[in-house]
Amino acid sequence: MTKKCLGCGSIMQFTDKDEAGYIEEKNYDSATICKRCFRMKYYGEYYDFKRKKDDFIDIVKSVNNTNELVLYVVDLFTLSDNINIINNYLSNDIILVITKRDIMPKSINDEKLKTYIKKLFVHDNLKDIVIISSINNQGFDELKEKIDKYQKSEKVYLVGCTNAGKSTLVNKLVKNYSGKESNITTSLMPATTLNQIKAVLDDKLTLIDTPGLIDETSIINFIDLKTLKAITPKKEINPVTFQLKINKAIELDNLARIEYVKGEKNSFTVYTSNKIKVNQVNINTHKEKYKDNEQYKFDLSGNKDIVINGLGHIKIVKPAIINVYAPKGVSVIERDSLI
Ligand SMILES: Nc1nc2c(ncn2[C@@H]2O[C@H](COP(=O)(O)OP(=O)(O)OP(=O)(O)O)[C@@H](O)[C@H]2O)c(=O)[nH]1
Ligand SMILES: [Mg+2]
Repeated sequence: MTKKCLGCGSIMQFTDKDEAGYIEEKNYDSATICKRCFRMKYYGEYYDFKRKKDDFIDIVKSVNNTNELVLYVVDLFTLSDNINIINNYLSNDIILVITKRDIMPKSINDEKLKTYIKKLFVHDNLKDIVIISSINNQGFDELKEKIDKYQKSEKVYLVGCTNAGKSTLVNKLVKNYSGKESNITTSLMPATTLNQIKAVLDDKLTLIDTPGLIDETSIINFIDLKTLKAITPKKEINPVTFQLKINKAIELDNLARIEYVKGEKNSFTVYTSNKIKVNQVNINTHKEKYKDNEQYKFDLSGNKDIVINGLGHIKIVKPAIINVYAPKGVSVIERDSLI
C-alpha cells in the first residue's frame, strides 16, 4: 500500500533517491516523513524539485473543478498585480488571505491596506480579505469566522505562490482550532510542498494544502542560500529614508541600485530586510559593479513604489526619473504607494 509523506505530500518510495518521497527501505514502515522533509526540518537542508508553471495551473484547475471555498494566500511582502495570476483559472469563492503582516511596520492601517488590495485584486467571487501573521498568531479568529461563514462543505483549499505561507497557515489553524499537531514541512525555500496535503481539524473542516507557483521573476531564484536567508525578513522591517538630490544613488547591498536622475529634492524610503545594508552613494560610485545587471528606467509621478520582486520596495514621494539596476530576470515594477 502506498503512503504519503506528512511533510510535503509526496508518495513515499525507496527506489529512487533523486525523486520526491524517497526514504531508505529499512525506514519505510516506521517513517511518517520522507528523507528530504527530515533533512529540511532538522538540518535546514534543501533539495530542489523544480516545478513548472503548468503544474501549478493544473492544480488550480483541479481546485476550480471542486467549486469549494478557496483561501488564496498572498505574501504582503511581494504584493503586485501578479496577484491576478489565478483569475483565468479559478472561479471558486475566494477569501484572500494576506500573510506576513508582522514584517511590515505596525503603523500601517489594515483597513487602508485592504482598500488598496481590493483595487489590485479583481475577482468576481472575492468574498473577503483577511490580513494575518502566522508568526504572531494575528488575524486567525477573523479568518476562522470567515471560513465558517463561506465554506461550502467541510473541504477548503489553499492555493497561492510558493513561500506565501500556506503550509505555515494550515499548521497554525490546526493547532489553534483543533488542538492537534500538524507538521507540514515549511521552509524559506521555494517549492517545499510537493503534493496536496489534507489536514483534518474536525468533521466540519478539512484544509487542503497545495504546492505553490514558483514566481520565476523573484530574486529568490537568482541568489545563494546565505543571501536568501539575509533577504528574508524575520521581523518588522525598519524602513530607511533618504532625502535625495539628483545624482545620488541608493544601494541595497550588492543586489540592487536606484539612481536619482531627474527631479526635485525627494524622499526615498526603502523597505527591505533589516539584514540588507542600504547605503547612499554618488551616482558615479560603484557603477561598474552593476554592469551585468538589468537596467530599468522609470518616469514616476508622485507617491509611487518601485518593487524589486522578493527584495522589497522603495517609496518615492515626488515625481522622479530614476534608473534601477537589479539582477537579470528579476522583475522591477512600479505601483501606487502601498504605505
Ligand atoms: N514573518 C513571517 N514569516 C512567515 C509567515 N508565514 C510563513 N512564513 C515564512 O515563510 C516561509 C514560507 O512558508 P511556507 O508555509 O513553507 O510557504 P508555502 O506557501 O507553503 O510554500 P510552498 O510549499 O513552497 O508552496 C517560511 O520560512 C515561513 O516561516 C508569517 O506570517 N510571517
Ligand atoms: Mg507549503
